[in-house]
Amino acid sequence: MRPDLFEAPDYYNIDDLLSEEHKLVRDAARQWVKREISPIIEDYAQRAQFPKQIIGGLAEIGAFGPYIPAAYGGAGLDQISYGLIMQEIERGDSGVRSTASVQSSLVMYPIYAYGNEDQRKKYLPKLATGELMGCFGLTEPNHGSNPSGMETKFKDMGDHYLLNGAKLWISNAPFADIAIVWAKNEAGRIHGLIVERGMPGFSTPETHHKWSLRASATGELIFDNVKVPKENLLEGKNGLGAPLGCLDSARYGIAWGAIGAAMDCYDTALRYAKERVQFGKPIAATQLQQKKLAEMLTEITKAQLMALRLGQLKNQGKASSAQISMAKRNNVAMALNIAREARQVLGAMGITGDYSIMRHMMNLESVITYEGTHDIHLLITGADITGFPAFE
Ligand code: TGC
Ligand code: FAD
Repeated sequence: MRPDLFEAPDYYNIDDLLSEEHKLVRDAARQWVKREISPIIEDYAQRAQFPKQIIGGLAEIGAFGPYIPAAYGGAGLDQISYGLIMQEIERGDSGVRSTASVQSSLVMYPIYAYGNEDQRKKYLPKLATGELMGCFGLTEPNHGSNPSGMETKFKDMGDHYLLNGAKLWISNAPFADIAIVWAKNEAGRIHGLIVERGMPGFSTPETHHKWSLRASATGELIFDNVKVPKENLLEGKNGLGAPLGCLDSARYGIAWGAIGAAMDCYDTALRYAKERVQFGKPIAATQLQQKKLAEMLTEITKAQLMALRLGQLKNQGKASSAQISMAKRNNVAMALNIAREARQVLGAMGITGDYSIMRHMMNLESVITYEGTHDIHLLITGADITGFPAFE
């Protein structure tokens, strides 16, 4: 991989709308990515390995629980800082951002929002430092877009719960110390349980042969008569709205993260186009390449403004789930389109690991699928504006 020469585009001076704290947090994450992620990530992606040594660094830049209060070990930052951290990490790699998203919004958030004080004190400080890593099990072999049909279930055995079922496509599963598992009780109501590695009957086989998100470890969660202590139930919220509430937070982070991947592809393509000479002039001097680059920057600028406004709404507690869906859908599709266009700007060089574009492009195929597919988010917007849910 070539040296990381990234310069962030800011065509509308969006920096002027950020606070000093936002910029400090963002710049610290940006420098860390340049120093610790860019030099190694292509190699780990090619080998389909998660670089475990980066966990401490992710914790140091505040990527684990950015908006969780400091009293529980979080960084106590606002939602815009959270978004900016995700943007910078995904500028490096979507798989690394996935690790941070899952830890923050799908593991720490449910413990913080739905857990009791004992659970918060037991898990959150260790999750914030990366001493404990977590994963989130909602998707099942037969239930992806429609999690309400889940088959994983638990039974009240008096002094403990007995958990049976399976989850598929779970980020961080192969190395996670704990799993937030969504399962139905005997009445068919969905609840969250904290399942710990080492509980007999609980296994996490790794999913291999992915062409996407190769530097992120993905696996299954298998529960074969797992005895879960009663104190591991998340009592604060139940029903499908509980896991979907966590997804709101993670989808919001992805709306920002995707901008990072898009910025990296645009910046790489711009630099390459200025340097690459064909027919006696830089390809950047041709109208067709300028069209690609100008449209990329226009789309990035629109996405930046959308994410920032959503962040303001989120800070005020006013961002609706449907607004978050729109931003996740728009910004991920924007990034994937830019990755595809940017790859063409680089010609044959675009398919090599010398540049980050092809890795971003392949990663974004997962990002446009997980946390609700592109089509499901369209249906969420459709239901919100018409009042007619068209899922079934
Ligand atoms: P529906 O009847 O619409 O809703 C059921 C209950 O949930 C409430 N609700 C929400 N609550 C909070 N946040 C949201 N975003 C919510 N959306 C809905 C709703 O109000 C209702 O509450 P109540 O009290 O009336 O019961 O449910 P539905 O079964 O019709 O499904 C709706 C649908 C399709 C939108 C939903 O199921 C969905 O979003 N499906 C997509 C599944 C998904 O996103 N899975 C993600 C798995 S995790 C993951 O991918 C992690 S990747 C991590 C990484 O590596 O970064
Ligand atoms: P399906 O639901 O089978 O959908 C297949 C296609 O049908 C899609 O195009 C979809 O849009 C379309 N479709 C479905 N329903 C409708 C409809 N009503 N109308 C029109 N079209 C429809 N899950 C977790 O729980 N935790 C994780 O940590 C996690 N990490 C992941 C990591 C990776 C790398 C990947 C790829 C996935 C991960 N997932 C995780 C799972 C992810 O959330 C699901 O893949 C996603 O929700 C879609 O489910 P599915 O793959 O079963 O597709």
